[in-house]
Amino acid sequence: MKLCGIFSIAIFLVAQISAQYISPTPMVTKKYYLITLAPVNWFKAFNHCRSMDMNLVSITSKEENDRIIKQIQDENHQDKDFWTSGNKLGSNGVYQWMSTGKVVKFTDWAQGQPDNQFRENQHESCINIFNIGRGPGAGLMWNDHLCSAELYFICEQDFIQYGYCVNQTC
Ligand SMILES: [Ca+2]
Repeated sequence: MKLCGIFSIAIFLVAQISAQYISPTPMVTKKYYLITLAPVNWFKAFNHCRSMDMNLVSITSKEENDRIIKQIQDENHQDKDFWTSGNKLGSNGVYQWMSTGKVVKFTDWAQGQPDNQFRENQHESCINIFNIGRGPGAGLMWNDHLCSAELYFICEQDFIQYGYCVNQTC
């Protein structure tokens, strides 16, 4: 009887500690998909990603940019140009991520870019990643390009994983 009482108290204490200090915490991570079946213009790239319940990629930090560049290199596509969702089509010169509506803050423009070239009756207004040609696997940076140009593209998808935080430390 005494042992049973101690056991009950122990369960009660564990339950109290669990309720108070441990909680499942959602953590969002992104996965990137390099779409290299056929080059398409920026508008088609955006639509293709949406049609697969994904978004044309938005890049908001150096860490994210580094991950994407590494993936391009790991998949041996560093010789290709890729669309991102960055553009200034509707914002009077201010670049925004079409997939999120947020202003582009972190940037990784190649030297001399964005140069806003005017060709084929339009200004360069969409952001792509390209190899500036400093050797194999190096020099993948950003450029502003004609949105009508046909390039490969990168879709992104959010994945939610649940971790556990103890005493608010995850
Ligand atoms: Ca340019």
